[in-house]
Parts: sequence; C-alpha cells; structure tokens
Amino acid sequence: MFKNTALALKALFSFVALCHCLSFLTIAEPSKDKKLNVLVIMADDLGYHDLSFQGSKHIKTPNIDKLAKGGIFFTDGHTSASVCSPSRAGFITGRYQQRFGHEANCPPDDFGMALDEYTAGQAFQSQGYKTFLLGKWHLGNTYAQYPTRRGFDEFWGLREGSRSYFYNQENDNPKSHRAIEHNGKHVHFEGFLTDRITDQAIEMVKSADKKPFFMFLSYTAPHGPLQAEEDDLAKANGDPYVALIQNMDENIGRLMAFLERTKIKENTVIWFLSDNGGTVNRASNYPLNGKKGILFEGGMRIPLILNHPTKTSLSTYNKTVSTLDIVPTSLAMAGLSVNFPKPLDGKDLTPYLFEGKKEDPHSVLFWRKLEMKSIRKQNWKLIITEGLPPMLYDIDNDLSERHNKADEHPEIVSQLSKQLKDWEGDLLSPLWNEKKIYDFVRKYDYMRFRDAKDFVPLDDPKTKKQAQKDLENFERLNN
Ligand SMILES: [Ca+2]
Repeated sequence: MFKNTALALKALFSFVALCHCLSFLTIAEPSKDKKLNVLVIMADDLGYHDLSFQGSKHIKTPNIDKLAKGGIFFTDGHTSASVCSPSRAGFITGRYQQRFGHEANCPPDDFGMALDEYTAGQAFQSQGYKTFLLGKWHLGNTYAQYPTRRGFDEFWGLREGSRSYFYNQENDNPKSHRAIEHNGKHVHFEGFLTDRITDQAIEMVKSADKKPFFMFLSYTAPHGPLQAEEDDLAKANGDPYVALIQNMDENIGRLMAFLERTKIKENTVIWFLSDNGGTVNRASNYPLNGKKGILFEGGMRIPLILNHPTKTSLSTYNKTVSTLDIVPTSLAMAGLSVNFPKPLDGKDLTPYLFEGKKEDPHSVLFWRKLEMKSIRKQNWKLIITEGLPPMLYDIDNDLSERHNKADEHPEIVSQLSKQLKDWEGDLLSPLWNEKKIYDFVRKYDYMRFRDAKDFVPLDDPKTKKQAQKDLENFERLNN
C-alpha cells in the first residue's frame, strides 16, 4: 500500500512538473505563430572602439549600447573583407565573395556582384517576407544589379558607396549613382541623410502591414565626407566624426522606440555591425592594430551585436564568427528553411547560441583581397602580402598584433599557408582590380602598423607620398 501511495505521489509530481514545463515552453516562445522579422543595421567605416560600451569616452551611443546589453555581443566577430563592397557581398550572400571574383572594392560602373549569386533579399522573399533596403548598396550600378532586381521589394538609397549627407548639385544630378533613388525614381530630400534614411525605414515597416519583413538598414555613417548639422556638431564638441556616430545612434533610438511602441520589436531579430574597421584619424580601433583596407584586426574585427527575442542567458559569445553567418543564423532563428542554389560558407549559429553547442562554429576563417591574404585558425592568424615576410600572430595573447611570431614558428606558417592555398584553389580570379597605387599604400600601411610600438594615427600622409614614389618607379620599369 505504502509503495503504491509513493508511486502515485511520484506520478503526480511528474505530472505537475510536466505541466510546469509545458507552460514554461508556452511562455518562452510567444512568437511561435508569428514569423520573426529580421533587421540588419550596418554602419560604414565605424571604428571598433567608437561606441560607449566599447569604451569610448567622448562618443555617446546609448541606443547601440542598449542593443548590445539586451542581446549578445560577439567578442571575436569578423567581416569577410576590410573594405565596403566585398564585405557587403559576403554578408548578403553568406558566401566568401572571392568565390565569385568580388575581391576588389568599388565594382566598375558597368559591372557588379555576380548575378547568379543568391542574396539574403531573395532568400527572405522566397519565404513570403517583405524585403527592404535602405541607404548604401555598393554592389553594382547597372540596372541588372539594381536592388529591386536582386531580392528587395523596396529600395530607398544610393547605388554607390558614399555621398554627401546633404542634397547637393554634384551628387544629386539624376545621372549620378550617388543620387538618392526610391525604386528607380530620383528623390529630392531635405535635411540630413541619416535622418531621412531612418524616416523611410519607419515608413517601410509600417507599409509591411504586419507581414514579416527583412530589412537591410545600410547607413552611410560615419563614412566620409565628415559632415554634420549644427546642433549635432555642438553636441560633439565640433567633431563631425563624433557627430555622425551620435546622430546615427539617435536615429537607431528613434527606430527602436517606434518598434517598441508598436510591439514589433518583441518579434524582431536585430543585428548591428560595421562593414569594416575605422580609417580616418578621428576613428579609434583600440585595442586593435591596423585600419580599414588591410588585414590586421583593425580592418575586419567589428563590433557585432545580435539583439533578439529568444530567451537565453548568453550575453557574450567568444568563439570566432563571421558576418557570413548572419543570413543563415537569421533564417534559422525565424524557423525558415531555404534551398540555397550554392553552398554557404556562413554557419547557422543557433545551436551554439541557444542550445549550448560547445565546438567552434568555424574551425578556420579566410580572407583574400588581391595581393594580400590571411587565415585564422584558433589562436593563430597568418597574414601574407606581396613584398613582405609573413606575419604570424597569437591572437589570444596578442590581440593588438604587435609580436610577429613567424620566425619562431615556421612550421605553423607553413601549415597555415598550405591551408590558405587549398582554399584559394576554389576561388575565381578577381573580376576587377584597383589602381596600382593602392598596392603600395597597403604595403606601407602593413609596415607601419607591423612595426608600431604603440598606437599610431590611422592615416599617414608619408605613406601616400612613399606610395606615389613607388608607383612612379613601377611605371617607369614597366613601360
Ligand atoms: Ca565601409
């Protein structure tokens, strides 16, 4: 009898525990019958240190900080390139952009991202999502490359990579690819571009009319030209770089307030990142060495944030990840399954972020742009560039890349070089190039960051003078 009572009690406890579990599951997944929206906010040329939560003392970014604090910050997050166009090509396809020859920056006017590559816009469109692109495109200027032909229902922005933040005759000539367009129609805008991009983002979310949406909010800030309105300048002690970032942060705050007010935010996955590292002298990539354009960490380790409605206790993630992972991870979070026509290099991070998977999502990551390339494998990172000896860094112990270990560990250099070479076997040759002078500029940048004992200014006029001299010599010898 006693035994039976004990068994009955045990069964009752199990039943109560099960009910408790089931109700917990129901509470934990409020959005089960509603598809998640995905919003990717990309800054342009933002310095790694130039956000308050990253340690900046003079740049105030309470709204981006809030996204980081309420979400997951990736301490070892990387773009697939250290300049704009290839970095965006990698993110938007989830594939190493070198696989389709998209290595150099700025596709020529009659060319752009390979048309047989499948974009994030197409992937979400295929699932019945509304797809929006705001701001900078920079993946090709031709009509065939136009965002509305590449997976976006609606585009409000510029085809090119940068422009004035104010309407002006030079950029806003209707023939210019820097002019603002709305689905092919020329736009006359008033005031400051970052404000107008955000107004349009809010309008587009409203127009989605409760349908799920994918939005790529591609700000041009804080990329040059360094411009700001008077009141933003005043709040930034007269520094237009600071003003550009703080104004972008206020705009993100305005968008978040709208999403919160309409309860859309609780159903939206939000990413924040920069397309590459800082480059102007006012920017800071501390504690990273290097800058936009080269493959030291300052070029392509970026502040990567994932703010999301899924319940998790994870607030930082320390394994090496890539912006190639954004599209597959977002699709998985939204419970969508897309048949991509070509294999992705990006990984679905959800098992690592939400199911406790412990392994490395990427056993190795690769970079290549023209004459320079790099590989990262666990703590080791190798950079190889034309005309200089290999550079090998122990990233776990030397994040600032000050101590070249190539001479101490020739076996690691040779093993990583081989792995890099094998990866290159699957790539196309670059479909377009950059002016030769940039090879020399990059070489001198590598040398001065490699040899720096402490942090050095990001820009150096001597580098450009030296590069000009080398270019003249090169042309004399080759003509
Ligand atoms: Ca950029």
